Amino acid sequence: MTQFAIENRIWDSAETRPREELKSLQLQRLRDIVARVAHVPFYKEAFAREKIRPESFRSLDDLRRLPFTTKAALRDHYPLGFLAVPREKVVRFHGSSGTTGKPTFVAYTRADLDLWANLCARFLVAGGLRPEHTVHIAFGYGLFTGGFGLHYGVEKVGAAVLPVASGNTPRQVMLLEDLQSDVLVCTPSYALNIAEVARSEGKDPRSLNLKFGHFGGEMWTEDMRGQIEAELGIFAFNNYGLSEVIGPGVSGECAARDGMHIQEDHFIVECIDPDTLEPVEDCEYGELVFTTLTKEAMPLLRYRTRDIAALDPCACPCGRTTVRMSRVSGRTDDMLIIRGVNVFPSQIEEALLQVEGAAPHYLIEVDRPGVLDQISVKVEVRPEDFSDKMSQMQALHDAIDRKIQSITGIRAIVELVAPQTLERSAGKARRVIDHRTKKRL
Ligand code: DLL
Repeated sequence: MTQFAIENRIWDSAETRPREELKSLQLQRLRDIVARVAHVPFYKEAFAREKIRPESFRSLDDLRRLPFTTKAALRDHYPLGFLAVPREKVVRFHGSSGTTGKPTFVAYTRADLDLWANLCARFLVAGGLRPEHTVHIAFGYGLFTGGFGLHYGVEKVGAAVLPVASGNTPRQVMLLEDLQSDVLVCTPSYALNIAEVARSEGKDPRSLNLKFGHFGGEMWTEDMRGQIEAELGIFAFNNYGLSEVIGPGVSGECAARDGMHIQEDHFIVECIDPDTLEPVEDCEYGELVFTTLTKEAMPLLRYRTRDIAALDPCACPCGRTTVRMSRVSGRTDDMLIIRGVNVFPSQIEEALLQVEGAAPHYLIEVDRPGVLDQISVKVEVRPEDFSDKMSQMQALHDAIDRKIQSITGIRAIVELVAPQTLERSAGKARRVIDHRTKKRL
């Protein structure tokens, strides 16, 4: 018998649609969306080049005839070249900040916003949200999709929202105490930050009224989940999304917490080998690719996310019929190649959190001082384990060193630092600084 973390409830009966029905709905919606993007310049050109006619789509396999859409294509058509509706039908813009300094903009019609709220409501209910709860949202409200997406999802369920937004962590703690919120919504790293600030004020974060949390927006490991649950005394649920596809609401965990259900009636997901672009087997890791089926303002075909995860089509005991994605293990553009060995920041996190005494606050720096790459990991020592006894700190250092080597296969320069010395983030944590002038990817 499956052990559910919380009572298993389903918000929308569409989540349990028999798979055959789901497939035929996907095909019908795919034909529709292909027709609707046919006038978007990028797709118009690609369709002409590949001789694609929307009406010739016979099966879902035809999806593979469609071109991929990449972040670079979105950038080339900056700011709104992918808009598929007249500008006056747009009621909201969001965006994700890019390394180039300019955000990638995404747009929503009224119907898109309704859909978005419904998709967020689905995963929130799957992860325990009920109308009687109060939800503390500590995501940024702004161009970032986290705050607004979750906000409207919570309202849709009928629970109370506390739109605190991110930052000013002591105030977050005060509000959590005063309003007795049941649910925390933020990035996983910020959840730990909040717990830490509470502790530094002499408060036990476990004595807050929080029962569970919905975390997403950045990579985190199963060990990190363990830390958050222990620190805050809650059940922590994972949810995933990206602005280009809709924002949060693309997938989320159910009560079984064994993968995130992808909302397949609105998105077709593929998992491909990022080099050959061929599909990988079920349960094998590859790059996720999404096709939006129902979005109006900015539908995207076969959007390459660069997120690496695996898809599990097996039936879930919760009753949802949708495919589940694993945690994101990294991004194709996050992967560090250190002296020829591929290393993901998530592997370093996994290693650190398996060593007693290492705190979940770390910074990876990569450099090439001579001809060889060098990776160093600064890691904070847990306050209760921090000591001026050299032998104790040396033992901790060596344990981390060994663990990183056994998980990643490379030697890193480990540097233990005092508690509270690494920069904290109120949103997505910055885990890697690559000082090499030219990234080898
Ligand atoms: O981060 C949307 C979101 C907000 C999702 C809040 C969940 C909660 P972007 O800013 O466009 O959108 O960043 C998207 O964040 O491609 C992943 O690399 C990463 N990401 C999002 N959720 C997860 C997660 C939002 N649960 C990028 N696990 C994505 C790992 C995640 N990575």
